[in-house]
Amino acid sequence: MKNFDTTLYFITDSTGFSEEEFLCRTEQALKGGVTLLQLREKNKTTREYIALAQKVHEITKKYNVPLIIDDRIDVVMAVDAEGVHLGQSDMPVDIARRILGEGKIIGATAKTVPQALQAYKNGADNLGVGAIYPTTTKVKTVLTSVDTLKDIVKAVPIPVNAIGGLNKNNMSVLEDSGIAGVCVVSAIMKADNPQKAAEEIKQCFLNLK
Ligand code: TZP
Ligand code: MG
Repeated sequence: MKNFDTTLYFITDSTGFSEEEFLCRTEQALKGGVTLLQLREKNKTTREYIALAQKVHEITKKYNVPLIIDDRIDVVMAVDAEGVHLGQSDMPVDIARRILGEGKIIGATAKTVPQALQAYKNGADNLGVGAIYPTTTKVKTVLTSVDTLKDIVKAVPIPVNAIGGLNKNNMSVLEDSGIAGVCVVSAIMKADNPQKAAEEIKQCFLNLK
């Protein structure tokens, strides 16, 4: 199994921020203890996505945090990011693995036990499961129950992160779920103080374990 830490998995969202503000918030989040960072862009051209990924990668490297790119293995290869995250409508995990090789982290979204088993069998290194709560972040998703989350954790030997509407005040439902970490977007991205938000969310999660 690859050596990476999914305790506090932060997914960025640049919507509504200047690039300077976005990069500053991203760095603050890393200072606050983010352990894995995913760049998630839905409205950028390929060239814009690569340019931003290069800048974000320079920052994540300073903190020794792997950079994961949402959806786009071409962007992973272009900037030599550490991995990719693939949803159920994205490139199948086994094909991405064939293209990227064993060295890259491949994460996958799973909302059911069969999806989780399939992703694991196809070579996924980690799973994101949710949405646990309704989310204000732009995403096509449906809710996943905590019971299903627990069943997925039991079904696969790879790290599972809960995602969707999570913040420092509503994580107690995840107690005893066996997840490796939490995954958040807005609770850090839109916080008044992203560094403090990251510190608090991480501490809340660690207190649950
Ligand atoms: N997948 C399921 S929910 C979600 C994604 C990408 C968004 C989570 O965002 P937030 O702001 O942490 O609810
Ligand atoms: Mg996707």
